[in-house]
Amino acid sequence: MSQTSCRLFKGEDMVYEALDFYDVDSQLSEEEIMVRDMVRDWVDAEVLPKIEHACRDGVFPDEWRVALGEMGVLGAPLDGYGCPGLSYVAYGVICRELERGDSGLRSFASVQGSLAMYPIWDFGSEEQKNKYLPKMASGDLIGCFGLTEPDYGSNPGGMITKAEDKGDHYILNGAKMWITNGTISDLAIVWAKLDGVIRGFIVETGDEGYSAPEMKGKHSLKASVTSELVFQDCKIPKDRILPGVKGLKGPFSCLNNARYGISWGALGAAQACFHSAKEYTLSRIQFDVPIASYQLIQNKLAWMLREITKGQLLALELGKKKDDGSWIPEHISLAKMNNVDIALEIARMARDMHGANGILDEYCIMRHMANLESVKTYEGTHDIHNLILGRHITGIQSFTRSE
Ligand code: TGC
Ligand code: FAD
Repeated sequence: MSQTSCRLFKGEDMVYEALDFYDVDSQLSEEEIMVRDMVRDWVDAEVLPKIEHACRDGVFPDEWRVALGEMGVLGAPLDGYGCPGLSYVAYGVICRELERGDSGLRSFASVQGSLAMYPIWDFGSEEQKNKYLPKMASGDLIGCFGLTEPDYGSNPGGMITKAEDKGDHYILNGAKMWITNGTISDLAIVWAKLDGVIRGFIVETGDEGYSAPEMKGKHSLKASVTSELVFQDCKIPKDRILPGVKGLKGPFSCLNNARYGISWGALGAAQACFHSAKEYTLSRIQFDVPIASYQLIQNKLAWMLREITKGQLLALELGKKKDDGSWIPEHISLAKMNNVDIALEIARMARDMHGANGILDEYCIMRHMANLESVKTYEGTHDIHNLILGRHITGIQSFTRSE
């Protein structure tokens, strides 16, 4: 076996069996199962053999963009304008299968669908929808989402990037940071203040005064492109403002969908780590027997199974709520926070159970573990989601401290 292909690669000695203790997937529709199997097979065939090379080289392989477009999974729950029109449950399943491959791959799809296509779909003009959405659904155009700034992460409402109305065009000035897909994007959804009110703008690569340099040196999400977005008297035409929304609820509405996808995606990473831990501990002999025969190891495997099963039930129930419209943002905060948290703990535990082998890139563990550190931070940190729930429970907002 190559030292750089993941051991979950189908056709090698470990064939993936997805943990589904409560048979949660039996509740999926025929279409959702079809989509699951298509993405799962593609991840086995095309992603797992290549992911470690992509991480080493720090690139997102362009052929994955093409394949995601061809499979019709970008912007999964959006309909019309060439979009797939699948259920939110299907979108969750897609995220789960992609993130079993790598969180960076799911990130690419989350940003494209939930953070770049969704705002155009929900808040854009007919012209904007027709111009961008079909090509984004097919993967021909890539989008990114610029909300975070160097000095405003958890508190995006403080952003200083601003837009000025110059009569027949807008001028943008400011900078965004930590932007997934930035350098490889054809367009950016940029949130900036116009007369003090947050508005969304579509900035195209090539617009005067716009650049998107890549940020290097990440120990996490190495196969995902992360960038700064810089606007220096960036001139954009008047018809590139998103007319349908004002204020923070614009970007937060997009985040609802992306956070929802993460709540499923993290389970994919957790399932990959569980699978590897189970296989490894059954085959690794210490003190003359497989280490899986020791109670301490079985306790860890049982904890993983328990938490993944609870997370699966949470994600599916939330998916049904997204589909029938009975969800509130706090439901999503709970699922994002919980499922990323348990996935990260499972990855850390699995790393320990693999002993020294756990640090090798031949096993997927350490890569998932490092990726999940970012996933815990982005789309609202773990603690921000705790505070969102705390506000829901008590009615008291505790993000800011009054003197
Ligand atoms: P707050 O006063 O709570 O709300 C301001 C306005 O927004 C509305 N709103 C929402 N609308 C829709 N969905 C939601 N989830 C909403 N939450 C709030 C709210 O109703 C209000 O509307 P209006 O009309 O009354 O003005 O705002 P705040 O400034 O106090 O916010 C507090 C806090 C901490 C919850 C919020 O700022 C927050 O969530 N911070 C986290 C920031 C974050 O998540 N950034 C993510 C950046 S994008 C990213 O990470 C992509 S990674 C992608 C990848 O690679 O996968
Ligand atoms: P800070 O807000 O500085 O937080 C630092 C710590 O302080 C955290 O532990 C936080 O929980 C805590 N904290 C903050 N405020 C409070 C409070 N009120 N009470 C208690 N604790 C608090 N952003 C985008 O806009 N688009 C993207 O595509 C994107 N992609 C990303 C990709 C990667 C790989 C990463 C790592 C980040 C990405 N982000 C993106 C940015 C991400 O959303 C932010 O990193 C995140 O919102 C946290 O902001 P921050 O890093 O500035 O941390």
